[in-house]
Amino acid sequence: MSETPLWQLRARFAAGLSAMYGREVPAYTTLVDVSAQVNADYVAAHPDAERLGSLHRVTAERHGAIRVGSPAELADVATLFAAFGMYPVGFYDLRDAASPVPVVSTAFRPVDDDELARNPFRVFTSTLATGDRRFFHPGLRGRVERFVAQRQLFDPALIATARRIAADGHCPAGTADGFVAAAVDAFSLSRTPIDRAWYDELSAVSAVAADIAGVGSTHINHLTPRVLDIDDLYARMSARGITMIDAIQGPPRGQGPAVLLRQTSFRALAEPRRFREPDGSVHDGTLRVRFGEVEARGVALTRKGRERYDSAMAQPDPAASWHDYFPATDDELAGQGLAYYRHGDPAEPVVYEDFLPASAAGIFRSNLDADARKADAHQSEAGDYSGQWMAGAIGAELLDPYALYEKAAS
Ligand code: OOG
Ligand code: NI
Repeated sequence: MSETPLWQLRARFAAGLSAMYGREVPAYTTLVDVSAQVNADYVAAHPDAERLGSLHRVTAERHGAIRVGSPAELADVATLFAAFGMYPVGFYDLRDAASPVPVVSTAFRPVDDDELARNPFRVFTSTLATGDRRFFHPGLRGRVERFVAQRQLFDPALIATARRIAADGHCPAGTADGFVAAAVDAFSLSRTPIDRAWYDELSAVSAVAADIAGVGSTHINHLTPRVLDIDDLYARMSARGITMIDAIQGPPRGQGPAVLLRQTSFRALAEPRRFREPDGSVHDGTLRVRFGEVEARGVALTRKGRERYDSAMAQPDPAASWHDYFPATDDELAGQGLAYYRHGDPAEPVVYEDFLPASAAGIFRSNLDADARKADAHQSEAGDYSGQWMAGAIGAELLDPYALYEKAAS
């Protein structure tokens, strides 16, 4: 009997989530359509357009964002994603962002060049930092942890199947459809009524805390297509009357080779959800938590390049002073050891496969109805959250993104 390789499962998982999210959030479908037009037009006008990934790859390319409530839930996510050939890369601490969010995160993604080329689906995955006393006082922490411990995000049978597929390195063809459908379904928006008082109590701490622990299931928070020209995308969406956030986050436009990641979004839309009120009655209401994000990717920076980037972005007007920090050509970026190129050849950039959530804090800020409340407490209240903590929860090391780029460049 034939077998389905992990990359095909991953491509089907990404496509399945995209179809589901399009049904749940119709404006996402518009974003995907406009992205496809932008990409086709860009490739038609620029002979070297595919140096940062083939049109085939970029058209199918998505990243998702999910959020879970405990180390045990994160461990299940890691097992599930391993069946799609997606492994944890990097550690992000969003509690330090300009708009603090009480989560720590990693990104599950393929790591080998050929796997990325086949389908680069990645999922930014955040875990609630319930032990951070700047956000959760001990009583609330206990209630959040008990609430999370009694829910079940994933059917144990799904996780058991995922474990077997990951160990085998492939999936019996007869099992693939059912497995992918069940995995997609685990991230659909629940229709179960939300306990209004509990949700509101958590919202007072942080909108993200409520999104994670105020409900009994998890869901895709956003699903992000990739474009080759994000300025064009921004203009076309605005022309359709869709209100985008004020700016494109990340490196300024048109300043030489595209580096790292640029992102923008339309604001979270009111989505119908059901609520159970304190008197027991159930009512229809709305929540604004899911937004439409889009991104453009450039060359991966070395550690030295990333330090330059952080310095440039710390300037009052990064666009105006960009060239004090970054040269204007790939030749110079390669020559000065600022960015990764295959075999050092400036014609062959290694694309950035990771995230910049802390510096893209504007996306968070513009999509939260209220900022997180972070008590002005001592750092010792922050709890023991680190890459090691996360690796312990997952039961596997977090991979180092720089090591992966080094390998791709060698
Ligand atoms: C994740 C935010 C990070 C990105 O593109 O930087 C992210 C979240 O909102 O849960 O997706
Ligand atoms: Ni995102």
